[in-house]
Amino acid sequence: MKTSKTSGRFNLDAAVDRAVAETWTHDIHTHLYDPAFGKLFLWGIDELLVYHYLVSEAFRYFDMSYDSFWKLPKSRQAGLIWDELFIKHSPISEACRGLITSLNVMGLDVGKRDLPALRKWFAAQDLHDYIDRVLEVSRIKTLYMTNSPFDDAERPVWEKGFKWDSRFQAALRIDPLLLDWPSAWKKLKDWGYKTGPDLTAPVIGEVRRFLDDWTDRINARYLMVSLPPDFEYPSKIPSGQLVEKAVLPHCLERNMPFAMMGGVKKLLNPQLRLAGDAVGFVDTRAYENLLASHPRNKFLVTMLARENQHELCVLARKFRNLHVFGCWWFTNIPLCIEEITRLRIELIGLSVTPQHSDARVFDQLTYKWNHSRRIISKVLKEKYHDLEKAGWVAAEKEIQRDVAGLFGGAFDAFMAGKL
Ligand code: RAT
Ligand code: ZN
Repeated sequence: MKTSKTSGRFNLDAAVDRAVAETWTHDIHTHLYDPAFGKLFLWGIDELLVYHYLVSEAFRYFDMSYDSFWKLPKSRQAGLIWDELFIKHSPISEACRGLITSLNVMGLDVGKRDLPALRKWFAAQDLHDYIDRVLEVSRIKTLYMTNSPFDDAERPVWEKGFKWDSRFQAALRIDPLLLDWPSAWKKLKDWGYKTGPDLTAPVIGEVRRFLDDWTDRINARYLMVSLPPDFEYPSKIPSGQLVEKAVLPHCLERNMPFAMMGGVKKLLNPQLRLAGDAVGFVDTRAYENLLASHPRNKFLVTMLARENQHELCVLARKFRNLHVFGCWWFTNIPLCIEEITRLRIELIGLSVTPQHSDARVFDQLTYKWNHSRRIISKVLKEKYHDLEKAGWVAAEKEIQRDVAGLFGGAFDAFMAGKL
């Protein structure tokens, strides 16, 4: 049987590689900020080294106490991590290799293992040119921030206002509101909302007013929360009540999705701080109940446990108000990206957003997208070849259309559609 490799029509592999490498994407979940946020915009070699994914790996080798590490200035922490993960051992974990890729794609000679030279190079960059270059190299047209009114460093920037770079879009993150109501109602009260401990109708009204104000202030494109494995819905506790009475009506009124990231065990080891969270298997009944009881609400969902991915795809086959996205955090490793991407494409075709970066340091965009694009391309090539064997040869334009869907088109359609 003839394949495109031998038929001379066009080279299927090259067409897929080209489409995947060249298509500009949305990055629908990051922890990056518009540069107008000043210090919250993280970039450069030291920030890359103290990324919490690397902190937890370095502590497996360190013989120092957690406290003595946290007491050090950032450059010393970065130096220790460099020494442990890049000099004393080869940097072959995904997060370590990622740092190397990020430097390499920007043209740095990583092989020299010269930390002072790397620092010098970053110090000489013009930030605004650098941002353009990173977005160009990573082919990112829009990235979504994670914006929390509960973050004391971030809130004042929104309140004061700034000149917005439209490549950075906002997503309203509300974890403390849903997961720590006893503290959240007090904060809302301090900010002028008439809240109290009981979720009475007037208090719910005030929570809705808070969501309205922040949605408008930051021009939020969706609401978002990360949830523990044991999240239940329906439920009488505040998280369930707030989702039902405040979040979902708000999202419906604004035609905004509610993004749920399921399966995180917060601070399993608090000594590791941001690096201390872990993963748990989600009982998806809460998600089934939400999807079934709110067919006109849109849900963006990703799950942290590898073991939840199959179930999540099956749920997406049942509920068109669910858009599955990303290989999140501990699943953002080649083994899982390949498996999960194949699983999704086989079960739900192209109606998915296979990846987001979750980047916290701007330079990470290059590696996260470079690594994922290669894997997505590999899976797609296999699928188009299987089709070809069955007599259906994808045209280059069809491949480009499909890839554009995976890299933001399907997401845009989901966002814009009414259910
Ligand atoms: O991937 C991460 O950086 C995690 O620390 C989390 O922030 C996670 O992505 C989240 O959004 O909760
Ligand atoms: Zn995240």
